[in-house]
Amino acid sequence: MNQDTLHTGMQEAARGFAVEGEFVECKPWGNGHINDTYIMTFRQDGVVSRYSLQHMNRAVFTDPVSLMDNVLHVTEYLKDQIREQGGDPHRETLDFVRAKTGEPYFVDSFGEYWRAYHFIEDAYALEETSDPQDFYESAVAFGHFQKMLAEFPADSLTETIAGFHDTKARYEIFQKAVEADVCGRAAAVQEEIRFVQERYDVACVLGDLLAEGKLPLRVTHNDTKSNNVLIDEATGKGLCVIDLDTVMPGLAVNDFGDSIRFGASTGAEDEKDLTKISCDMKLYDLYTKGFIEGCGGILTDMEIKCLPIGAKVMTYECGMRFLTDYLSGDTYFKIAYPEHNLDRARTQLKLVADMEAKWDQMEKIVEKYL
Ligand code: ADP
Ligand code: GN1
Ligand code: MG
Repeated sequence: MNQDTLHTGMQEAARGFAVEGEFVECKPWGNGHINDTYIMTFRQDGVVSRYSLQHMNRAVFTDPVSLMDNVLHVTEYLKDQIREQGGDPHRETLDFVRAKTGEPYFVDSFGEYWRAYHFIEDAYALEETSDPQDFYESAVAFGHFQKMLAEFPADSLTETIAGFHDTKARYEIFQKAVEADVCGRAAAVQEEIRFVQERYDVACVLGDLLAEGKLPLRVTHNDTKSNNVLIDEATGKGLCVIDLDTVMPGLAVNDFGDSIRFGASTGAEDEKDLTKISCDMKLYDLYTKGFIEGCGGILTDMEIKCLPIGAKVMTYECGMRFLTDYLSGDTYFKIAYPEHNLDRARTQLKLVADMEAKWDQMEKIVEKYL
């Protein structure tokens, strides 16, 4: 999207929400690949309040109204659970602000959709795993999130991105991108393309287990990167699971896996030096422990047994998605430089290869928790 349009829209949106006080400033925030996030400050009688203001990516989320309806239902449901558990519903789940029109979103003069959440203060998101304890706490938080939603009526949710973790369907999209090769990039990335193609079985395994009734469909987060959970500065505990755009029916093992591919990697998602990339077994073990604890007994033995495959499938799928986007001309994920999606794809595929080399170890670690 054009940066001038975005800036003008942001200025309109900053005044479009039912927020008390005088506007102070609005500045870019966070490292998400999809939405544009800002931190917006207001002041009233000397008291400063902050909000996270987000421009919703409509190329990705084509129905922002239904999306906000999902967020409304899920956060209301979570607030009740948090209250029952004696927690603070304003800090432990997202609390959005309505627009002056009364809607849970604001539409700017370009027809773009914005939303605002109360900023959760004194907490931080994990952009990398510098402290294993934080990673463990993020696992407990994502597991607990799943437990809290165990009885949530799944059919009341709109699928915000169709087939989001249908890895087999994503494989078909990848194949089409290889064949179309609209940017003429395929010739130079044959090795990566082959790596994905040789593992078609990985694309099918979880969909098959679901179809056979061996894994239950749950309400899951579906985007469990560790920067989508906030850790409380005061207690060091996982405080709030954020980025609820993809809360939909899904597989628990995918929520586990997405966290592993991001947080248990020894390098950044876009690290160029692949010798720095591997899956850290100590972090994988810690996350397994935390996630199972957080889930508080809801996981079946089959789900626990499938955690390693969840890690591999989500890493493979993410690598394939980055490669698809690179081949298609970078239309989905935000990039900072032309080869960005290729670098990201390479780290994910390197992680898949490393997981294959460590497969016995990955299974043994999970067996400890059965
Ligand atoms: P994206 O979909 O682009 O990933 P997120 O909703 O994850 O967007 O927001 C991006 C970042 O902004 C988060 O990683 C977090 O650091 C910060 N953030 C977003 N909402 C809040 C909030 N309500 N309170 C505190 N930090 C927030
Ligand atoms: C995107 O929005 P963000 O940055 O938390 C993407 C995830 C990918 C991730 C890769 C809606 O997550 O599926 O795993 O990038 N979100 C969407 O880093 O596509
Ligand atoms: Mg995010």
